[in-house]
Amino acid sequence: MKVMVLGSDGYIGHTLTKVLLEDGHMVTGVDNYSRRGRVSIVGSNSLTPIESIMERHITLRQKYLSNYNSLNYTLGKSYIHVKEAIRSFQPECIVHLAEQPSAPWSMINNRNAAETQQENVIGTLDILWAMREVCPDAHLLKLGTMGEYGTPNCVIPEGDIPGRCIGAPTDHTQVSDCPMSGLPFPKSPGSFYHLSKVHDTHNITFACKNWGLSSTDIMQGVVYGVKVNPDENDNLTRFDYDEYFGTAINRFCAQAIIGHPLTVYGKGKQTRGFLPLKDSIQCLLLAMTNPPDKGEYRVFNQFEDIYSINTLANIVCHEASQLGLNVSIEHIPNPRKEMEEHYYLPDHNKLRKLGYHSSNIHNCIRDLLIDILPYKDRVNKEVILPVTTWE
Ligand code: USQ
Repeated sequence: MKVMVLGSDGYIGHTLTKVLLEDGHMVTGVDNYSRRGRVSIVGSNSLTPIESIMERHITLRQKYLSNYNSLNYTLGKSYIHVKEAIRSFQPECIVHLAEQPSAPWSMINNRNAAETQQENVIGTLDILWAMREVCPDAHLLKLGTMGEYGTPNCVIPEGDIPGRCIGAPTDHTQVSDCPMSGLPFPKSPGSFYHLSKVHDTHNITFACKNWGLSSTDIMQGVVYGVKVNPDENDNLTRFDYDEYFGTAINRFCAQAIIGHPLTVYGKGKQTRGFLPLKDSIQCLLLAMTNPPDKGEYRVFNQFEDIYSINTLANIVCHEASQLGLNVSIEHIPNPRKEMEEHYYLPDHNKLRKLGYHSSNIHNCIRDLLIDILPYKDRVNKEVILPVTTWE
């Protein structure tokens, strides 16, 4: 398959690029390397010592020859170049991971919020127009987020509002015909970053309906981990643990290996969907090899299972103690505006129907701790506690 990976230097993008090349696919990677710059501006660095941009390119090029190419473009700012790249490569699938991915980063100031929405919303809009003009039959596999839904007091479907609604948690069993069925499920995002993904969703839905493009909008949960295969040691993907670019489990594991108390925000009863990096890659491959119909816009809710932050902190503590690490948990004031106790029940059946076999979270967290332990001296303790608030 010919696959264009937008965001090929990122946390998921680099891993996906390597897996696709290893499977014999042709990959053109596009990135502007902004993640590297942004992480260093906030005073952090990848815990895993990643190759320089040039070294990465040379490594992949030497190993996979002309099956691999990489381009440096900023989506939303280089329409003509991106369109030309798509026209000449003619991808069967465009995997779009090239967005500013951090909710806290988008809440720092006006500039960051605007940059997030420019890069994400206009970047995606440009891809949609380019697809319409030069490869309308390709499949757009776009990374959205479970955070688009927020935490509503009802079951979150996978796609449109279903014909039969399940009532509020106080009345679980009540099932009724829903006059809103077939309409998009309402979104309630919690940051300017999550809002940018909602705007993307509306634009993609419209492009599919209006121009007959085909897309899978992945509502992905929070990803953690650093490897797809246990014996993968070279050319690892990046691993962030700072307040902006580190996700909850990755941060907890980095804290655990240096004996820092785990930073649970507020009550810790916030519940989200989570999945390890290797499951994320497995699901993206499943979506790629089972494309939507022409003109179809479909939604996958992509996560292994839902967990509260307290449960995750307890799992990290337990697995760390098995490795001889002494770890404690500290509830700190929540820098975000979010419900700390709420109902949460999202559907997630479509990927399982396509064959998704999920991993065991305890094993994955243990493996992650083992994977990052050799790098514990690279942790910068100054970037662990959050300083950006939602107020
Ligand atoms: N949290 C803590 N302590 C920490 C870090 C986070 O208690 O040290 C809590 C947060 O308050 C939040 C939850 O953990 O309730 C998740 O936070 P997160 O930073 O792991 O994830 P989030 O900001 O939601 O964003 C991440 C990715 C984003 C992706 C999203 C999926 O950065 O790209 O879209 O996960 S989801 O959360 O399902 O929207």
